[in-house]
Amino acid sequence: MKGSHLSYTERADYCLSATAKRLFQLLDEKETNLALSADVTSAQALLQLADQLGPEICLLKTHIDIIDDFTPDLTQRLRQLAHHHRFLIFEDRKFADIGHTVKHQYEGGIYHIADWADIINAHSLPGPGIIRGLAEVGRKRNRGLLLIAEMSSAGHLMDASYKQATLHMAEHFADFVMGFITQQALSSDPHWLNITPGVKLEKGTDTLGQQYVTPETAILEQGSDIVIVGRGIITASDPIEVARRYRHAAWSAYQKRCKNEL
Ligand code: S5P
Repeated sequence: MKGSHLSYTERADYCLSATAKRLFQLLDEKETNLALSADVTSAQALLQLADQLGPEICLLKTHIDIIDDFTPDLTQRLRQLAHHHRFLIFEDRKFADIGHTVKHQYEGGIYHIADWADIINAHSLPGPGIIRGLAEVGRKRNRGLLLIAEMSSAGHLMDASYKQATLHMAEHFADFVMGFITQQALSSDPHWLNITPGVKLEKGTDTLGQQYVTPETAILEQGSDIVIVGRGIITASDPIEVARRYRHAAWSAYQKRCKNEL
């Protein structure tokens, strides 16, 4: 069994990032470590998912640039739903450029991501300048960043030394970097969040390189703290019922991890 045996609430005390602290506390308060990847292409479908599944989740993960009919009203309404159902919004933008460029991509353009997303993510590939650029925008708004350490897709190039270098880079920005998008937990330091996509109730793949593990494998064997589920829920005939099953599976695995390690 891998990962911290401490409760999420206990781990909140170690966080330098205010957003990481808030998220750790929310996990235990709401008793859910399920994140929904709401990969739909219309504003109405996104709002409907956020409203219906909001009570089950800790995080709503968006790809705002796949929405066909985006208007700023959408992000305002998402914020209202986030407040109402108590979840944080994570825009899965995967920034990957020099600091100066990502700063504009985060703050400006059409989407004004910094105004509504509590959390964003970025590749560590360009080096620490990308974190500094994002932090110039995000720090003053109390936002948090997840670094992508290891992807779920087959054939990715993120080997062990890349992951270690990502962890090392994060350590210099622990007030802004909350943790990692990763398959395997990167470190036993309790303040880092390890968040894992590529999760389904049954292990498998899709036709374009995605690889799935179960919530139990992610949490108990890989040391993940939060599982991200997309198509496993949103393509189900009853997404609410299925989301509850994922929530239960992921939460039970966390409880088991806490108990077994005491
Ligand atoms: O390594 C990764 C990182 C991310 S953020 N693998 C991923 O699949 N993702 C995202 O998680 C991906 O962009 C998609 O939005 C979601 C997985 O969706 P699913 O439908 O395969 O569960």
